[in-house]
Order: sequence, then structure tokens, then C-alpha cells
Amino acid sequence: MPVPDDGSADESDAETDTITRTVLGTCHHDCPDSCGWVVTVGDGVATRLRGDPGHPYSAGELCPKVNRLLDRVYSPERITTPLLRSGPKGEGRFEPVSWDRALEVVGSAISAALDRHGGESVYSWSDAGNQSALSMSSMSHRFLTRIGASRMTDTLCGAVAREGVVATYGSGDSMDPMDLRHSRLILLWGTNTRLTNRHLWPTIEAARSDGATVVVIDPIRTLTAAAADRVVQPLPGTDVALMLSMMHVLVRDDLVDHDYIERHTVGFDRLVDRVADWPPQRAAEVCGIAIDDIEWLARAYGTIRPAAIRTLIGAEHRTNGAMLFRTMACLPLLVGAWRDLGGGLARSTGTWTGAALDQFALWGPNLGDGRIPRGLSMNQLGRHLTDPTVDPPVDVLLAWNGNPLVSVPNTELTRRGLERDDLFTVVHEQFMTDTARYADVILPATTQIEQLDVVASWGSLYLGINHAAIAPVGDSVSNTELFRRLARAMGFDEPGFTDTDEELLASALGHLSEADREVLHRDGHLRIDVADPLLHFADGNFPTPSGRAELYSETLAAAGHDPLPAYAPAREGPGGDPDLLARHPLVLLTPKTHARFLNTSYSHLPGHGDREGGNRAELDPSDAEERGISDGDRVRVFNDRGAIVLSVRIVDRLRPGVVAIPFGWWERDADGRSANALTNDDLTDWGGGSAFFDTLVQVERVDP
Ligand SMILES: Nc1nc2c(c(=O)[nH]1)N[C@H]1C(S)=C(S)[C@@H](COP(=O)(O)OP(=O)(O)OC[C@H]3O[C@@H](n4cnc5c(=O)[nH]c(N)nc54)[C@H](O)[C@@H]3O)O[C@H]1N2
Ligand SMILES: Nc1nc2c(c(=O)[nH]1)N[C@H]1C(S)=C(S)[C@@H](COP(=O)(O)OP(=O)(O)OC[C@H]3O[C@@H](n4cnc5c(=O)[nH]c(N)nc54)[C@H](O)[C@@H]3O)O[C@H]1N2
Ligand code: SF4
Ligand SMILES: [Mo]
Repeated sequence: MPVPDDGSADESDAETDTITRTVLGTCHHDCPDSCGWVVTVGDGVATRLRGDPGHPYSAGELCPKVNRLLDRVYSPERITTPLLRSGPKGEGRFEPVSWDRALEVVGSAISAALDRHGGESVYSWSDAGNQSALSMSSMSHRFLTRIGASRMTDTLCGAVAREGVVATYGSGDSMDPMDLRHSRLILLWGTNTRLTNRHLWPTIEAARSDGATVVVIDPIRTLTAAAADRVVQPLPGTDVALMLSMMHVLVRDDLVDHDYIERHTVGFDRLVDRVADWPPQRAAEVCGIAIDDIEWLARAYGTIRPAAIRTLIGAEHRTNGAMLFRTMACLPLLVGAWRDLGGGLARSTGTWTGAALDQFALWGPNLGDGRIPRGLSMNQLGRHLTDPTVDPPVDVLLAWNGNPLVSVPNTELTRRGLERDDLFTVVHEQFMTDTARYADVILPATTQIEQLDVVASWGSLYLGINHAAIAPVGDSVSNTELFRRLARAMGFDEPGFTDTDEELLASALGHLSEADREVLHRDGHLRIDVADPLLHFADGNFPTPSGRAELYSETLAAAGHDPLPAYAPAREGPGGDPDLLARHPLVLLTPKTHARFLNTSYSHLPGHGDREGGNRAELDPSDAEERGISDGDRVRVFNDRGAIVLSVRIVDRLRPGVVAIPFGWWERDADGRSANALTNDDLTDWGGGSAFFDTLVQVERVDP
């Protein structure tokens, strides 16, 4: 059957005798895989959503979250009309209103804020709840620039890993993860591939069937660790020490690639001096691992070719997160790993796929008044809402495309901000999330199958198109339509506000050739135009000030950082502040843990939260015994920022001194608190990330 330009196809369903249509789309979730899907639609209703077998990366498979996406789309809990608060903030009592009425209320709140304190008193907080290009930042940018709103700076995800690597390479570019197929040694460093990046696993297994050794380096014995050939379990936040000792061994045993180092790097001699102080004995103590593990790891890395390090995001959530990635990026240089197909450092591919889209066209003409408004970090929302020195104060908060009360560190501070009587909060959502409960006005949001968009993957080299399969459910609107309506409510009539999604999409794809655009629409995906095979730094060409990869970095020195890879314990971590450690001796990790969750989405839906066994704290048997805690007991996990009461599970996947609470559960899943009630809202060393994995807590049994 011929496939029309938009990737849809008509077919008749013999059983029901109705005409059905299939529509190609791409998953919108903040997930590296960006799977292609096919939606079957009959009489305007989506009846089936399955992986697109033609997608080269996801190959017809989705995941336990998105296999049930239609239950989410048609959930009886879905918010389908605008809602106006009718009880105290946080209580969750609302009344349905028309869009006209809702826009009138929101429009006058924004106008009042502009009159009183100017544009910067409006703050828009958004994340990648839908990471498609139009949804993330297009009409929203135009609107926020037009009113001169405070700029949202920093990110909860990804920038630290990137900026760490940039400090060494001058760019954030990495291997094509698919080239792990050619690797013979794969170090999965601080990434839980089988859970968070599941469509890469078949590639790793294929390499393994050709003899590749797979090593996991993670303080938690994860699902991925369970499938690895070898696991190294350092204390959280100590990886740089491990890397320095690996370098020590590589230099000591002369396992380095002198030719590559000489031609393509600067600072080797100074690095040699630095790592001289890091015999394996020292890292073994800092990291709490065996000397043999370090010797083995360094030897394997120095002798097996091609050698790849695969990492993603998790290890960046630390006070010294950027230094961790900066140091990691030095390892492939020392052994010349970049020379080989299947060698080097594999992380986010977003630098290429994102660059294939014309983001400036999506932002449109600058509608601002020429001033650059102040920036407020998205990672410190609570501070900005409560700190009396924030001038002008935030009077209006627009929260959309994310669930900040659950996802931002230091929840209790955020809550105090959201409870402010003089704050007007607008939430654009699909569900009554913890954040939405604090809104003055909730506006209903569409799901991905209800809108047109394009997705730049950060796990593969494919762009994915997303055609709308059904009309918006109820009165819900897409992120672009939300800001079109807000612009109308404010009386803005610049032409930039009337662009349709089709026009926005056309401008986003402006860098692509006509032929590529056709392929993208027809097949649903397009491999972006980078070399195949991709041997990125085989011949150096590092875009740094020195033109070489920087083992020693003048740029870091000028910014006040150690110019060489350096280990420093976090204040809230092993080897940190002794007073704090005396009161709160356990390190809290709150990583992604559940196959049926995607961040804070899904814990509330049937088939998801109920099947993941409930929110809990996980403890090592030794820490439990010391505290008289048995499996299933209620415990209180606490520090100076907050406390959360939940049941305990005693597990063998942690190590003494570490407690874990899976990320993503809502407040209703414990005692009205979620994991981030405890987490550290300091920023990372550089890169503007959040240090929420450097959090110290104490755990005590709660008598029944
Ligand atoms: N099923 C599922 N998949 C997801 C998500 C989800 O919520 N659920 N979320 C998506 C998102 S937004 C992202 S950013 C990615 C994240 O993908 P990943 O980065 O792979 O996952 P994380 O759980 O953030 O962190 C990975 C691992 O880092 C470990 N880690 C923490 N601190 C350290 C450290 O100091 N050193 C080392 N070596 N390891 C450390 C954690 O124990 C964790 O197992 O996953 C995406 N995929
Ligand atoms: N403790 C701890 N905290 C973390 C992390 C962790 O590992 N541990 N991970 C961090 C990371 S890496 C990330 S990426 C963040 C994720 O934090 P968030 O992005 O806040 O979490 P999500 O669950 O992805 O939020 C998505 C929300 O957006 C809504 N949504 C989906 N599509 C749309 C849309 O098209 N429009 C609108 N308006 N809304 C939509 C969904 O209904 C959902 O409620 O959390 C961070 N916070
Ligand atoms: S959440 Fe990730 S794995 Fe699941 S369908 Fe979406 S992109 Fe694929
Ligand atoms: Mo993320």
C-alpha cells in the first residue's frame, strides 16, 4: 500500500468493518531512546500504539511505560478542562471553567505583575516532560521574551555531563552509541542501560557475543550490573579518585598511547605528576573498593581494543559532577581509544541531532525590548520563590512540561514558595500532579499523539517526526497552543504569535534538504548527516583554544577550577563535613529505578505504580541491623532539610553507608513527602546542574 507524505496509511479492519488509519509518531519522553511508534486510529479514536518495526534504533519495541500509553491518553484521571482553585493551595480542590474565563484570570494576573514589578516578576519553569522541539521551546520562548520574563537558567539534566566533557575536548561530541557494536571492552560508567536506555542493550549484547567484556561502575548493583561481566561498586561521588588511580596504573605500566598523546593533547607531563600521588592503594581507600579491582580495570582499559566508556546522566548529579565527566573524558585520550571504531566516549548525541534543527527559527524574531532579563536557576526554584532578596519577587509562576514539586531538589522549600498567598501559579498539565495541586489555575495539556512535532534524540543519531493521530482530548491544548492563547489574552498581535504548528515545524526543519524532509515525513525518522562510520577524534581536531584535547586546561584555571583532574570529597558525602556525617552518616541516592516509570510520570497510573511495589527506602543489611530495623518496618529518613516516613526494604544491591529511595513517586505515595524532600539543592561545580545525589541522611525506625 502506498504511504502518503505524512506517514499515515489507510487500511480496513475486517473484524469491525471500520476504516482504520496508521500514523507514525515518536516518543516524547525525556529518554535517550526516542522510539518510533505507529498509532492505529479508527473513528477518531486511537486503538493501538506499537513500536515502529521500521525504526532502525528502537526496531519495533517500546517499553513497559509506553506500551500502555493509550491508557494514559484516555485515563479517567486526565485533566480535560481548565480548572480554577476553590480551596487552599495544595489541597487540590478546583472548579472547571471555560478557556475564556481561565485566560481572563491568567491574563489579568500577568498584567498585574507586569504593572507592579515588571516582566521579571514572571518566571516560567519548564522541563522536558515533552522533549519534542516545538513543545520544549518555540512559542513559549516568543511569549516569554515578549513580556521580558525572568529567564530560566541551568538544567536538572545533561548540561553538567556535557560541560565536563567540553572542558577536555572543546565540544560535547561523543561516539555514536551504536558503534559499541564494535567494542571489545565496554565500561558502563554511572549509567543503568538496561533500565534507562534499554534499546542500546541489544547492541551491547551483540558486541558481547563477539567477545566484548562489559563492566559496570556504579555504587548500586543495578539491573545492568546484574547482567555485567564485572561490577565495581565505588562509594558514591568518589569516581574521580578511581579514575586518577587508573591513570596512575596506565602511566606506571606504560599502557598509554604516546603517539596519540603527543599529537593530540596538552598537559600530559603535568597530569603524570598529578597521578603520581594516586597509587591504587589511595583510591581503594577513598572509593571503598579492592586494590585488585583498580589494577584489573586499568589493565583491561590499557590493553583491550577497541575500548569504549558509555555514560549518560546519573553521575553528574553531584557537587563535583562536571569534574567527574572532565576526568572521564581524559581516559580515552591516554590510551588512544578514539583511534578505533568502537573506541572512545559515548554519551549524549543531542549535540548533533539538536543541531540538525533550526532552533533560532523556532524562537522567531526577537520580540523583547533589547534587555536581557535576569536568570533564575530552575534547580533552585524554592530559593527563588522564598528568598526575600529576590528583587523583583516572583509574582507569577508558569509551570509546564514538568512536575517541579517532585523533580526539583529541596521540596520543602519549593512547597513553602508555592504556598505563598501572593504568588499566582499557573500549571499546564495532563494530570493532577503534586505541583498542579498548588496551582491557582490549571490548564489542560495534550499528549504526544494529539499534536504535531519533531524529536531530536539524545541516544541515537535519528530525528523522529511525530504526526498527530487524534484530536486533542477534551479542551486540552499543546504547549505551542498554550502560549498562542496566552499571547492573545495579553493582546499581543505580532505575527510571530500566529504561526501554526505546521509553520513552526517547517521552520524547525529549515536546515534539512528537501529530500531529507521527505524521508523524515515518509519514514518517520531520519539519520542526521554525520559521517558513517563516525571516527570522531581519531585524528584529534579538538575544538579547544589549544587545538588539542586539554589534559591541563587554562580555561578551567581561569575560571577558578583545578586545571588538572582533581578529586575533592563533597561536603555531603563520604569524606565530607565531619559534623554533618556524625548526624547524618548515610549517603542518599534517588536514581531512576522502575521500568514502569519515566521520571515522575506514571507512578499514579494503574499498571505502573501498583506494579512497582510502592515507595520505599532501601537499606543494606548492616546499616539496618545497626539501627534495629527489619525488612518491612516503617522508617523515618531525615536530615536538616526534611523527613519522609516510608517502609523499608533490606536489599543486597547497595553497600554499607548508602540508602536509596527510587525517584518518581509522588507525595501521596508516602506520608505526604517525596524523595526530593531530602535532597541537596546546591549547584554543581560548573555546568549549572544540581548536586542532589550528594545528600546525607539518617534513618531511624518508627514505632508502629
Ligand atoms: N525507566 C526509566 N528510564 C529512564 C528514566 C526513568 O525515569 N525511567 N529517566 C530518563 C532520564 S530523564 C534520564 S536523565 C536518563 C538517566 O539515565 P542514567 O544516567 O543511565 O540513569 P540514572 O539513574 O540517572 O543514573 C545512572 C546510575 O548512576 C549511578 N550513580 C549515582 N551516583 C554515581 C556516582 O557517583 N558514580 C557512579 N559511577 N555512578 C553513580 C546511579 O546509582 C544510577 O544507577 O534515564 C532516562 N530513562
Ligand atoms: N531525586 C531526584 N530528582 C531528580 C532526578 C533523579 O534521578 N533523582 N532526575 C532529574 C532528571 S534527570 C530529570 S530529567 C527531571 C525530570 O523532571 P520532570 O521533567 O519534572 O519530570 P517528568 O516526570 O518527566 O515530568 C513530566 C510532566 O510533564 C507532563 N507533560 C508531559 N507532556 C507534556 C506536554 O506536552 N505539555 C505539558 N504542559 N506537560 C506535559 C507530564 O504529565 C508530567 O507530569 O527530574 C530530575 N530530578
Ligand atoms: S520512554 Fe524511552 S524506551 Fe519508552 S518508548 Fe519512550 S523513548 Fe522508548
Ligand atoms: Mo533526565
